Amino acid sequence: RDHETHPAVSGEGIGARVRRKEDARHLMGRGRFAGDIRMPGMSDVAFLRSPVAHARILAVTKPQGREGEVFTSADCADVADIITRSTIPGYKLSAHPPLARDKVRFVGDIVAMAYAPTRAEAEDICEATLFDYEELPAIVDCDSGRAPGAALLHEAWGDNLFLETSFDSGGIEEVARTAAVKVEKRFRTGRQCMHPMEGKGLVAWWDFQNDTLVVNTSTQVPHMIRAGLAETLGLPEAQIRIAPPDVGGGFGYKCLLQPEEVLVAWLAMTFKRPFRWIEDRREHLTAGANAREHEYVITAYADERGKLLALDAEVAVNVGAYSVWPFTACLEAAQAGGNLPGPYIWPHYRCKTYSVATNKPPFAPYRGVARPGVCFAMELTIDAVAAAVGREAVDVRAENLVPALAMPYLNITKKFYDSGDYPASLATAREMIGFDAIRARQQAGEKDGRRIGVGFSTYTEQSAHGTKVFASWGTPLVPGYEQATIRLNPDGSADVKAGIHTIGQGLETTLAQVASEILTLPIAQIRVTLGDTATTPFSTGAYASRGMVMAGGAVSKAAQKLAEKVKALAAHLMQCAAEQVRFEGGAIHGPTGSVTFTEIARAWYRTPEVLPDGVDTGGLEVTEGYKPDVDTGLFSYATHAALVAVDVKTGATEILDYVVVEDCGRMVNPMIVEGQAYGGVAQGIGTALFEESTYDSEGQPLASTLVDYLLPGPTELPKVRIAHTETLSPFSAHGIKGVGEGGAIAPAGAIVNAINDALKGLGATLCEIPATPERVLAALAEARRT
Ligand code: MCN
Ligand code: SMO
Repeated sequence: RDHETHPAVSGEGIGARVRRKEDARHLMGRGRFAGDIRMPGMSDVAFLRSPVAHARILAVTKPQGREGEVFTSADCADVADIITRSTIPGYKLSAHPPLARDKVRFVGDIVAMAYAPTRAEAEDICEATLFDYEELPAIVDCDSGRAPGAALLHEAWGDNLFLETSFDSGGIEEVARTAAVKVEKRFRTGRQCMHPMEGKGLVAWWDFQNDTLVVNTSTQVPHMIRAGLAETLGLPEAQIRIAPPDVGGGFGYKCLLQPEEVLVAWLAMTFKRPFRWIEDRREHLTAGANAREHEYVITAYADERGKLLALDAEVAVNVGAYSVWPFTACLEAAQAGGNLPGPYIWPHYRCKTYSVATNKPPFAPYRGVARPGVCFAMELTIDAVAAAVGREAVDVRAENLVPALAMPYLNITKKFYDSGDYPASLATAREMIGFDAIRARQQAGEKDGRRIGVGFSTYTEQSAHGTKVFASWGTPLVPGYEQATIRLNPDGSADVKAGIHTIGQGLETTLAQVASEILTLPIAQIRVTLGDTATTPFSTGAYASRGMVMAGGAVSKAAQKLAEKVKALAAHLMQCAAEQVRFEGGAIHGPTGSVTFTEIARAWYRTPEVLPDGVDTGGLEVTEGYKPDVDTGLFSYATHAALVAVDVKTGATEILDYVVVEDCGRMVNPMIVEGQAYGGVAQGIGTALFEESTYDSEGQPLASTLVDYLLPGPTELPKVRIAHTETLSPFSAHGIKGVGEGGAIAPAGAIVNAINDALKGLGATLCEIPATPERVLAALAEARRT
């Protein structure tokens, strides 16, 4: 069933299930990550970080004799604060000095920086540096942050809100008066860290030959980091080269300018020699950017059959102390408010959002950005409406999804659902998980006494958001198009260069596949180099599930232009008309014969005397840019279904079966798309059951090791069964839509709905994730009390 929907594909172009080009080096340990780079004279950097969540800085005293190796904010007065401006009305600016100046605002905020020949020595210098402070009351949750008279993080603001937004389609009061069913719910999602396999890290050095600062940073967004460093270091952008090494996962964590990145680059700029910082796990757990801590208050109205009538919501997001560059602290709440209605038809919608500043690390986008929380809240709301009307949630869900016939569909928050059949994905998931058999099995009961339950979760994944979307979020760099260069080399192979980066998601392979689709060259003869700002055309980077659509579109356009040039030369060599030339099997065919790409290249580079006088001297190299035909992005979608067993004695949940039915338009490489789904689901299961970055009432992080912060491993992860459909988008090159985040969006909804289904007869419902054994037992105890 997995593969039956693919058309047969010959060759290695779009749709081919080929192995990844990058895997050979990674599997043999030959990747080159930031931590692998060695340079003569390189120093390692360590940071002294605040041990308290909120304090006024009284003094930072350097160890005697080591003064030259330690830096405080006073030493790098030429480093500008990280200030992320936004055009959104009412948004409040936070200035984050990379080295804290007057105050520290979270545990982990950087107080001093030291360098030494080894990391251990640099850490010793930090340890010998004294930090005197006067502790201030810490704000750790949204309620206390919003309470009147609360301590202020940023005194000048007058409150602790980065931003408040409200949306109202109108008509809610009318519905509230007449609706047969009213469901009121509160939901909460845990705070998370992102844990790419490779943490953040960078090496920065001065290139005297080009008089340029070179930064080998593990990033998703090299060209954006160049802009951010130019802003904070005061160097012209042209004097900064970002040359990212291999990146061992990003997931959003590596799409922002980090204070450490600014400071290490500053050292290289100032001392004109190499410096390195490699984040360790503890730094990631306690000081790195976070995601996902949402609180929802939801009132949903429906008719007596569960037809949705109106949604009234409030979302508060605990976004930490500062806005990150370039996405601000408000992206999460903006996305939450905009995406909450999900794949459903809601005739009326009202939503208020609050981005609450707290004494915790700043917020960054993390795979799915707000939508894992939104989907959890919405999918539990759908199940609650179904319970209120006494029907199966899967039926109520099916009847409220945007139907295929309504496509394209402009939803209540003006999201343009470009194509797809959402109810069909639900129907397939229902069949694959064996819904009817599960109901029968529940009747029979389990031999081991556990209770089983089934849950569904359907979502849309906005991918490749366009210019207007980013402009509406007010970000300082507005992503619009994406560019790529393709060149036919003298040996007849091709080079593809794009400014986007490969971070594990496979673009090195799939961009070659797109070029191969046009030129028919095997992908082994298409070298893809990405990310280096000195050698690639501009790109804002790999995030928001935009890589395949945007960079793929650019490579496709560039390859088509190159194909025209090659055809003109081939027509001359074969003495036929250009229209008679076609590509097949890596060669170029005319009516009476064929030539190879190598012959074309030889003619151009070595024997130009054989070419006609009027030959196009532009060469065998093309740069093209691309943006899709809709500005709101392309909407992929999927339904996830989970079968779980809950042990009511221990509160432990086991996932017995897990199904994904996804549609991301044309798949460039189905094997990579499946990898994206597996990986996303693994992270989503972490969100649903395990991962939480907990804090005490003073803002001390309690999950500072991987013993406290539980990442799911192989024993916790089920075998995921995946089915694809391919509804081509009418609005993108080759009908491609993005897929990078989707897998992570749905699991919490499906799994917690399944847990609640299992607990149904006991009157317990869970409304909070992660659904740890403690929370399951607490819900059961609560049910017994009431
Ligand atoms: N793809 C495909 N056919 C499609 C769509 C995508 O073959 N129709 C493949 C492409 O190789 C593409 C990948 O799937 O690169 C992911 O698709 P896309 O949605 O275009 O996402 P991006 O390339 O922009 O990558 C970023 C995205 C995001 S936003 C996060 S978060 C995330 C994700 O990808 N981070 C990842 N997947 C990740 N996977 C890995 N291994 N590591 C990360 O850090
Ligand atoms: S969180 Mo993905 O990098 O948009």
